[in-house]
Parts: sequence; C-alpha cells; structure tokens
Amino acid sequence: MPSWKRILVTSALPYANGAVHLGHLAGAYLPADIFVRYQRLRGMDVLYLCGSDEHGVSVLISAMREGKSPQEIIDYYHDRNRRAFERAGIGFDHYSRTSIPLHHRTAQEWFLDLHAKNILRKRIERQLFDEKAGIFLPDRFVVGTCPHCGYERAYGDQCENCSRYYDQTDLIRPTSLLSGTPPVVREAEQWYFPLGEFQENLERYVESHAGDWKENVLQQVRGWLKAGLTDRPITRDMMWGVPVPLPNSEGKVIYVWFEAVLGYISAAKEWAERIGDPERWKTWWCDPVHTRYIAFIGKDNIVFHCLMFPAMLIARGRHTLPDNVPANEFLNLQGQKFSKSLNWSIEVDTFLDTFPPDPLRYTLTMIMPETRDSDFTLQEFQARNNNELVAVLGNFINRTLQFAHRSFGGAVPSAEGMTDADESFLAGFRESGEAVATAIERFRFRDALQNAMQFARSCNKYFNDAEPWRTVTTDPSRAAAAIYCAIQAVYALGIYFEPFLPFSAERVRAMLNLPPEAPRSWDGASQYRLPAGHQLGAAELLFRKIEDAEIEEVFDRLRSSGGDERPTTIGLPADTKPKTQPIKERITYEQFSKADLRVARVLEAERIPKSDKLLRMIVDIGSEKRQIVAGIGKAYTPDELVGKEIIVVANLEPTRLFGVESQGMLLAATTDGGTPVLVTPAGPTAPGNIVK
Ligand code: B3M
Ligand code: ZN
Repeated sequence: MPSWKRILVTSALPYANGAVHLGHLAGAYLPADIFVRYQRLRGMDVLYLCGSDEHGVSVLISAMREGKSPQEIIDYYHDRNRRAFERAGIGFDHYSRTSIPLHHRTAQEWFLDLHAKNILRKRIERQLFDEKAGIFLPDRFVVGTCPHCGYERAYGDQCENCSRYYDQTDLIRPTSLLSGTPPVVREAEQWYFPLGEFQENLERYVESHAGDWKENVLQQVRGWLKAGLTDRPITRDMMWGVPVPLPNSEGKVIYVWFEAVLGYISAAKEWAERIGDPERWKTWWCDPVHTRYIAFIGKDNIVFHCLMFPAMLIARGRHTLPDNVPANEFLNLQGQKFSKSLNWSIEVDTFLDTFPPDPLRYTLTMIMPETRDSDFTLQEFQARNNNELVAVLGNFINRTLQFAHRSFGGAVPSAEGMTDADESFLAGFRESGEAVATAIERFRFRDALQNAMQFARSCNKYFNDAEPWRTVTTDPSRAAAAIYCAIQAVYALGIYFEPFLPFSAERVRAMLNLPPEAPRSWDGASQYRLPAGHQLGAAELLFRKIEDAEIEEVFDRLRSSGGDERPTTIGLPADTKPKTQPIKERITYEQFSKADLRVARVLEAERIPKSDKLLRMIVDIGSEKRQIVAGIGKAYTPDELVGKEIIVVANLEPTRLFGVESQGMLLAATTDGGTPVLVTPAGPTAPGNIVK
C-alpha cells in the first residue's frame, strides 16, 4: 500500500502574454485534468493547482508589440486564459498568478532563505547590452546564429531549432530585437544557484524514479546530468519581475524561472487562504512522506521541473519533490508548429466559440503527444467526432435510452429475463474499467481512451446481438433484460468517460436521472445497478455531427491569419516592419533539386462545393493529367483559369483537402493582403517543360 494519502497535481503556469492554444491544452493541461478527474473517481484526495506566469521577457515583448503596459497584458491574458481553461473543463482547484504580493513574498522568502544559508553564489556575468535602448538584453530580446547548429534566428538562451541552451554572449552576430542594432558585451553582477553542487543529490533523486518516469523525460534529464550540471543565474537586470530582496539590488529581479516554479507553492498558499485555513498549504507541500506530487508540463520545461526545482526544494529542505513529471512532447497544427509570431495557432476559447469542449478533449486525447510530437488537423477532429463520438458512443447511449422511453415507459425494465450472456456482459464492466484505469495510472491517456472506446464498441455489439427491436414483440422479457443491461452500461460509460468527457458525463447522469445512492465512483461503475422501475430523465443526443462547412470556415480563418511575417524587431512601430517574408532556413542545391517543377496547362476548373476559396482543377503536365486543389478561388474564377499555363510542383505527396485529393501544388505569390497571384511562364512554352 503506498504511503501517500493525497495527490498534489500542478500544470505548468502558462505565460500571461498570449492566449492558450490547442497545443497548450494537449501538452500540460488536458492530461493533468484527466488524471485528476480519474483519481477523484477513485476516491483520492487531490489538489490541482495552476496559475499565470506573469513575469519574464515574454510579457515585455507582448507589451511592446501591442503598445500596452505589462500590467495590462497580464491582466487581459490571465483572465482570458483562466476562462478558456474553465470552458475546456480543466478543473483547477485554484488558478493563481505570480504578480500577486503573496507570490512576491514567497519568492523573496525563498531567495533570502537560500542566501542566508550561503547557498547562493555571486558572479560577474558577461551580458549583451543594447546601447541604443540603454538596457541589458534579456535572452528573448536578442537573436543571432546558434553556436551549435547555425540556425540564424536563435534567441539568447535556447535555440528553437536544436533546443540547445547556451549563454547569450555565445550567439554569433547577435542583433537586439529592441532596437535592431548589434549589442555590446558588458559585465554585470548576478546571483547564481549552484546547481552543480546538487549533482549527486539529483542523480539519486532521478534514478529513484527511473522505473516510473516516461522515457522521453528520463533521456533528457540523464543527458543533462551526464553533461554535468552548471550553476544557473537566478537574477537579471530588468524592471519587470520580483525585485531581488537584497540591499544595492535596484533594477535587479529574480530570474523568472527561479520564481515561476515557486508559483506552485504560492498558489497553494492563496488557495489555503481562500478556504479559510492559511496553514493548510503545508499539508501538501511540507509532508513529503504522505503526499504524491505529479507535475504536468511540456517537454521544454523538463530541466526546470526535474532538476532546478527539485534542487531548490532539496536546498530548502522538508518539501515535497515531484514524484513524476510526465512531460508531453509538442502538438503541431495542420502539419506546422504552433507559432505566436507566425500567427499559426488556434486559441482554445476561439475554437470553443464554434465547437463544444468534449469533442475537442476527445480528439486531443486520441492524438496526445505523449511520446512524440503529433499533429492536430481540423479534418481529423471532424472525422473523430462524427465517426467515433456520434457513431459509436453517442449512438449506443441514444438508442438504449430512446428504446427505454419508447418501449418501457422511460423506466429501467425488469431484469428477470436475463441470460448467462447478459450476466457476463455486466461482469465485463470491471475488466473494461481496469483497462482504462491502468493506462491512466501510467499516464498513457491515448491508450486509456482507446480502451474506453473499446468498451463502448462492445456495448454496441451487445445491443446488436440482443436485437431488442425484434424480441420486444417476440419475447418481451428478453428485450426488457437487454435494455436493463444496456442501461447499466450507459451508467458505467458515464463514469469511465468522465475523466475525458466531463460535460457529456454530466449529461449522461442527468439522462439517467441518477438517484442519490448511485455512486459516482470508478468501482461503482461495475458494482452498482440502477434498479428496475427507476424513472429515467429525458433522452437527448449527446453529440452532433460536424459539417464540412464548419470545418472549412475555421480552416479558412486559420489560413488567412496564419503565416504573417515574423517581426524582426519588437520596439519599432508596425509600419517600419519589413514588407517581405524573412528568408527561410538555407538549403543546399541538392535539396532544392528534389522538387520537380513543371509547366502545366489548366484543362478544367470548378469550385469545391460550400467553399469560396477552394478550386478543383484538372491540369495537363505533359506526361499525364493531374487533379490539383488550390485556395485561389477568391482571386480567380474557374473560367479565367481554363487554358492558362501555370507552374506546379509535380512530385509532392498527394494530400486531401476537404475530402478532395490534390496531386500536386501550384505556385502563387501572396501579396500583402494575402491575395494569391499565379506564377505563370513569361513566354511560349508547353505542358511538361521543366522549371528550374
Ligand atoms: N511559463 C513556460 C511555458 O509556459 C513557463 C512555465 C512555468 S511553470 C512554473 O512553457
Ligand atoms: Zn541550434
């Protein structure tokens, strides 16, 4: 029996500099919520904490870009994100924020405690200084060439291309994003946390969990340990953040990552104050023997949650350390990385303005990036909703309850006519529940949901095999028994799906009109039986079909907003931003020559139904005819295109756009407003001629 009596769960504190998007949900919030809801159905005492991470340069960057104060930015996004999580059913017990005085006091108390114990070190640090703006440049305010991989738009601390960390002074040809000028190197005195001195402690801590941490986390952490931990700066010269609580530290703040992880502790303190028991936070943070702590994060936060934060907790003493940090990999969007700067994103709240939360939770769980990056497409979202939620889970629940209303007066019918097959169907609920539970306990939420759907499919098979629509006239007691059992299955499905689809689970409970004695518990799903004669509630469709037009509308919005040029400076007004897209990453001639560009002639062209942008064309590429789908329908009519010679990429993998296959891609230049202009040969040529 484990020693812990309670489970503390946290999700990474999202920066309050932008709206949380679908990738955030799939990364650190939805898995945590599934885990918390499941543990509560198991009767566990769980505290689920999160909040806004409101310091750091990302807030300053947004403030400058949006022409607002940092406070305005964090107030807006803190509230927007808190509401977005609520609409998505992410059930935090408390959602705090790091700009509150309680958090400042907590971070400063930790800093002073470690300082008083002579754990902190003071070092002179070489930093990049923007002479035009007159400030030391935070890492995200400077870009240059990565010293490891040559990526030319690497930030000052970590390269987005190869994920390696380095000192900002190691950047090649750095440029300040504030003024656009090359910064100079200046010396500044900073406080350091001696992470290297905790190497052995941390090796013991990590290896003590090697059996239950995810492989992707273990690999990264062991890599850091093998490379040897180095001291980490924990102060910065900035005006925005938690002031360093020492004399002669004007203009210095505590480094965002040192204080942000302490946000989990100040959130517990704020929660304790809110429930009227200010000391209660210690039950969760200062009783490591009886508290199991699970920290849900994305993979870019592993070093801070598996090494830095545990070292801080060890240094402070008597605090709960993370028992597991089930970091997810990244979710991409329609084949591309989510990108705030490139406007390639779908915010949670915007998405929920069009679609209900449970189909989104369902799809994100089914594709959750648990061990490798995965990709969200609107087309798959529509397919999973229609082919799985509507056609399998919703169909079984609907036809069971409709049958009870139609043939048994809306009550649970008698079980007298039950057969052995019925009994074994009911007995199988427990095993189905255990398959879901085991996967959740191992943080394998995709498998868990697949197992739950497997149970739903077995319920449909049971219903089809029992044929109540036939036996209701030929052998009514058999039909009654079948519907009795099917209703028990609806009750069990309502519980097993609750961690994933909380809104639907609530509606199932209402449709069953559950009596107070009906347990809302995992074990109850296989043990409790709704008694014959119990009056059901009104039955309604649990899920609705999603139409192509709805998907196309969201996809259009994404494509028209996405792909804006990435600003090369932060502080300069918009009208001085460069008008052309920055040059993409360099490639070799060999890489370019793999693309086979050909002249093609348009033979036929028509609009794709219900789309004002997509056109379907048949083109002649010399050796064969191809079908091409292109989003140029707002700039060109089908008649204008027939007979035109265009340029196509002839060796692209075929893809499907709204169910129509596209066997290649045409070339079009995009003007400032996003209007496509076809690239066509300037003189006489013929279909199939090679373009290079
Ligand atoms: N805000 C980074 C992020 O949003 C940071 C997490 C803090 S958790 C203490 O990815
Ligand atoms: Zn790199």
